[in-house]
Amino acid sequence: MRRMLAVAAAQLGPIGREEPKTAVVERLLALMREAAARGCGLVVFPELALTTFFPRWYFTEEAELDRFFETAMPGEETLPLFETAAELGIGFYLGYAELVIEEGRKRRFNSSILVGPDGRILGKYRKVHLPGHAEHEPWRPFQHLEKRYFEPGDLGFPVWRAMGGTLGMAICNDRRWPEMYRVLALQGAEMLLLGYNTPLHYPPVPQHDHLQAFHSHLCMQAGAYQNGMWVVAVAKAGREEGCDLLGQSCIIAPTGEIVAMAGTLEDELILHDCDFERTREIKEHIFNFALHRRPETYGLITAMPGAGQEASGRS
Ligand code: ING
Repeated sequence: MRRMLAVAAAQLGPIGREEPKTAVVERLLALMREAAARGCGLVVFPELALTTFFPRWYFTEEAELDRFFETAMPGEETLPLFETAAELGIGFYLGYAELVIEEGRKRRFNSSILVGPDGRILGKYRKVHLPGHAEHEPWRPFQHLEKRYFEPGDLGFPVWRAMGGTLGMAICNDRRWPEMYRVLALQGAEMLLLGYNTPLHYPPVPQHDHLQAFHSHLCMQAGAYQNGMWVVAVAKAGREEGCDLLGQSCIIAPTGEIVAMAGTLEDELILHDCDFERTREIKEHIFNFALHRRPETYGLITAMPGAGQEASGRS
């Protein structure tokens, strides 16, 4: 018995700093329409898919920063995505910068939503692993100020039963942390959706620059195989405001095999007909958690943040 979901990874080329969100939404709609025309039930967009990757700059004016954020989802510019999804009967994942007033204060998150084929939001995720730095570091050719502009996600790693399977979400740097896949898999996740914006140049360790594609795929192929899940990974790609971003969007099978890969650094759709039942070959055998895992030996993994450090009690 097969349980199929035809999935599209909708890679985006560069988004200009001044590109209006309405223009970007037109690009997303074109990819969504193509995905539906080619029989897909789900289309996955990148991290921060509505704007340029703004953490590459140091902003002193809060108003200048806030214009990259969404204060409502759907909002005026993004509503057409929801309406078109419902019209075409296709679900979608969208990465965006979330600005909310919670607990009486402004809170900013690097977020994603999962929207069903009826155009209704099924769930939201907030990026847990924030890379980069919190203060202006002028020595860098470009900044990576996610730790300044976003709070760590406070929603954990939820899963949702939708479109015939159990889906989880992550964002960019999350894909490098094995705990993320395992927490999702322990909840039964069969498919992970994630977007990313990954500069080819990593200023603190430039000797790894030529390994960016390898490291991206290494982490996700391992995560897919070790947890028996499909991984749909979607880049914002190309030379964006002078910064080269990794492409190589891909769809990875539970075996760890890359079954579809982008071939350009532009807006590009890649597709694969995913069978959720294929996760069982892994989950019931080689990585049958109930049979093989020994969690009583893994305590250090959640007890401490770093080697030899006591738990700091941080959120
Ligand atoms: N970007 C990068 C990522 O984790 C990075 C940050 C780049 C880390 C290169 C390591 C190497 O893919 C985001 N947005 O997390």
